[in-house]
Amino acid sequence: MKPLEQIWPDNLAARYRTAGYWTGETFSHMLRERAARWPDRVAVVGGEERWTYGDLLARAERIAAGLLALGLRPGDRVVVQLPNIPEFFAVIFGLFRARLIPVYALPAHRLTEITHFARKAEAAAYVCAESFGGFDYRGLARELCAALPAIRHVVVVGDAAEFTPLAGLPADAGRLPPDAAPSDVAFLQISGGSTGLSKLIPRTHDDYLYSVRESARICRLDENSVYLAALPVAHNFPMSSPGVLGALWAGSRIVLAPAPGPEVAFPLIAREKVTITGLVPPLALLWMQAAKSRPEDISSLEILQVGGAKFMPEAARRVRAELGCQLQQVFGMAEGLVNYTRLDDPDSLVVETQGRPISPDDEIRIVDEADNPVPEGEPGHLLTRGPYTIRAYHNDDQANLRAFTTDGFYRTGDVVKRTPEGYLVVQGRATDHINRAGEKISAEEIEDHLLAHPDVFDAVVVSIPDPALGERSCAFVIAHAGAEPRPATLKGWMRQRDVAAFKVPDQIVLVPGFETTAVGKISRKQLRARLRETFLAEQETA
Ligand code: OOB
Repeated sequence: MKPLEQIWPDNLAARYRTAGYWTGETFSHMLRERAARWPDRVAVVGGEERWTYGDLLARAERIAAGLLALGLRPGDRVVVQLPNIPEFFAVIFGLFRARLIPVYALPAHRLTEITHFARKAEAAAYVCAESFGGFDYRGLARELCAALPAIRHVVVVGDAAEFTPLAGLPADAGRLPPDAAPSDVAFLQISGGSTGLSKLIPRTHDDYLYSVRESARICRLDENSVYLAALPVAHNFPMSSPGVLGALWAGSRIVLAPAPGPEVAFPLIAREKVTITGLVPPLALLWMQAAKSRPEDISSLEILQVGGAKFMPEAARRVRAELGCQLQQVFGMAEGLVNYTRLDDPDSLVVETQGRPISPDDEIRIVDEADNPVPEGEPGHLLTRGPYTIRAYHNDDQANLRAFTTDGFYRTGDVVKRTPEGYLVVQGRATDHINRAGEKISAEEIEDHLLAHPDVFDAVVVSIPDPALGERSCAFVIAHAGAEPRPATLKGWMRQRDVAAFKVPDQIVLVPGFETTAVGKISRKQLRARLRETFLAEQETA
């Protein structure tokens, strides 16, 4: 088993400790401390459940003991795929306490992705819900176990069928191991998958807690704050920016929404007096629209964070008038760096920029194709290094060569410029992925699935601007001679590949061939750019 590690050079690690960024705290310690300070304060509200900090700690410790009693050993990886339910927290804090390493999958992921995460992480167990959104995860678990005998245990929230129910874990507490070391990897987060399949992102207690703590401060979370988790909590944004972990850090209350639409979220805001939440841009637009006609009183909402994809200034400008709250833009990535507009920033910065980094020690380089700095204020590729940005993906030497400079800067793939105030404005990106309502889809990954269809000779997937989603995916497909696959058939094929539904191309266009230049074959990257341009030009004249 490849060791799980995240190594900063000694001099930088020493600097991050001396500066007080890495405090030596672990997530287990944090929860114990909070539960001791506020045993009866409500920590998590979801469905009919209202758990106090004390409840959460007790459940987490029971789960930690139960998982170890099953035979899992500290250091084992556990793929966790749970929706926004209170058990999510009991499970992840249980895993932290047992020194087991969660791998955070999203509820939308299907067998193909889960198998990939489990294989890459060399996982020993899988935790899922019985069902959610009409999907039975126990069926997925069966296929996962058949494909990967290394998965020794499946733990299910709800009716477990032949698997182990979370509520029925062995009760024999035994002795819990000592806490993890703060420099240990606490969990593996999933990358947006800009090239090929998603990569695993190892985050340590020290580095992640720093970003959580500072995020909570920047967003002024305290015991009176109520954070609505509208997006899936396994994603880095609602998890830690400041998200649910920031809320627990600050003694706030988490309210879990099973779905992010206004019809579910607004009644929860009204009932629980939610003060802050985070959304992706398409949802923010939907909420602004809904606020005009929905009956609920959402005036408790003080801060709406928007991130995950570019929020256009025209929309950003309307937030205060239409939702009656303050906007905060968040530009972050699961690999680390998170930028915020600050709560006392002038409107111009809040509306027109994606904020500035959390840390004075977040190093930002904006460079050209040859990694040379561009003139100040010009757009360029964003590279970054700092106290909570990873130095390498887990178990992926090839990706690491591409994604990091030799001096440890992460190549974000984003094209940004910097304002005189030091705020970043996202201009676009250099990598070929589709940012579909904040979900990152790798063009390459979808092309691979399409190419596996017997009628497909070649396929190129591009992003197309979309008024509702920000971007949608469009696949250009060349059929084999004599074959005429229908777009609906190819979409059906994608669904059968057991991938997350958001990866099924929104649009499929059959074309007789792809343009090549006189010089010969052009790169796939150039091809994607040309197909996109031609398609958009044709649409305009149509
Ligand atoms: C967040 O994390 P990921 O890992 O799903 O995606 C990161 C990528 C960034 O590299 C950038 O391309 C895009 O998402 N992005 C934005 C953005 N926020 C993220 N692009 C334009 N404007 C923004 N405000 O998406 C994420 C993680 C933590 C906090 C917030 C978002």
